[in-house]
Amino acid sequence: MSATATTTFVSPEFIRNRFSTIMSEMYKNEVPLYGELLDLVHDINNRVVSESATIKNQLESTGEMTRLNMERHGAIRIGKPSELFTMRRLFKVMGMHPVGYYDLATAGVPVHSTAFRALDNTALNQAPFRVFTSLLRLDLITDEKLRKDAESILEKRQIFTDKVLELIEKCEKEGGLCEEDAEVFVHADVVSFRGPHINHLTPRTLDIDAAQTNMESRNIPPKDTIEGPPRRKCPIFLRQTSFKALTEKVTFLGDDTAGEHKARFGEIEQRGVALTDKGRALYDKLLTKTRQAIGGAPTVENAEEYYALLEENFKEFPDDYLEMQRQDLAFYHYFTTDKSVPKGKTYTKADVNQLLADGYLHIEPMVYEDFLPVSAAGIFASNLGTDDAKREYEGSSNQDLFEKDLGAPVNDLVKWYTDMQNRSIEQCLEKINS
Ligand code: OOG
Ligand code: NI
Repeated sequence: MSATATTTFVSPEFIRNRFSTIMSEMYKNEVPLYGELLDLVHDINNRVVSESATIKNQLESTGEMTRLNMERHGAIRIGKPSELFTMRRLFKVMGMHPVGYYDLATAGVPVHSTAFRALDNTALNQAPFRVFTSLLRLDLITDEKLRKDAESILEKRQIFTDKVLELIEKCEKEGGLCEEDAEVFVHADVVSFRGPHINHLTPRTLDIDAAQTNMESRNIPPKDTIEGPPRRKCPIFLRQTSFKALTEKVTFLGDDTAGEHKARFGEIEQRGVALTDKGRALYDKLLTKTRQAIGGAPTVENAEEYYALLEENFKEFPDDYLEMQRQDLAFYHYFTTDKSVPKGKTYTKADVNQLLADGYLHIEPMVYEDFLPVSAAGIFASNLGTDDAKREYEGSSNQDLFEKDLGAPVNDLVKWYTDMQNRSIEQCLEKINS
């Protein structure tokens, strides 16, 4: 690699942003309801920010304000290990790395997944695009004929164009892509509709209940329940809802008659603070308790009962940022305040809670950048239109196999937040002690 070539590379952030923008434009053209949803979400976000100085300050100090209206996630479902392997290399061109392992089988969908996204906080704020990526687990399909059929169909297909494979290799060899190549790359029909494709693009709203109500009044019927935790003053993790966007005509391989599919759908989400292992355990406990009480995943018949029970059960989860911090339930960004700290000692991590209580430090919630397995399974099921996702698959989760197919370990999800929180505390201490 020559020095002059290096200087002509565009950044992965540039490519990622370009890709997500182009895809959003394309999706708007092909799925008109998506465009309508974007308008709705922008209106709601503007209103929330103008009505709440607290939320506005929060988003400004964490760097999320500028990214809010370009923030989206997509999802893709792939069929064979070699596709997952290439997908990892493809996303790397755009600075996106696998984070977390999600086993959806326990929630009734025979896939396991990861999310590709940027790792660096600044890079995330510049281009927050992420993609939930699922690999079919043929080993969980017990119907032998079905499994064999799926295997032979997958065997024959190639979902990556020659051009995109060539550009991935070039990027790996030379360390980047020039602007011209990057432009070809983002248009290279990565996963065209003949193979799998991005099945939804999800904007981020600051008030999902308002979005849900507004959708209904615009005749966009959302799914029966919002996935995730109930509505709270201090949102945690992730709340999501989806709707069937489109019935499309399609001719399936080996079948000449015209068929139809509902693969593409719409989704919106509201993101809240990331939870620690302790917070996640409490979240899981309360969600499981609720689902067990109504006998599994909520349905249209018991949606209201489910929701009331969920709210009731989640009263056990403190709805106050400082209280969650005190109980070590959530992750935060730490900031120094204008108040000057008494000199004469070197402050350490052990002093952080006292500094916080005395007003020398303040915290802002660290937004959850990832996904939730139970919610994801619910979203998956919502466009299957049947009770398929009601069954449970036997068999254990298999992160080792997933990582072998991926060709790399996934980044540890909780460690990512822990490291970022530690860095933010260290920076504050450095400032205070200097
Ligand atoms: C993925 C569903 C997961 C989410 O937001 O949780 C997902 C899929 O339907 O392929 O996108
Ligand atoms: Ni989604």
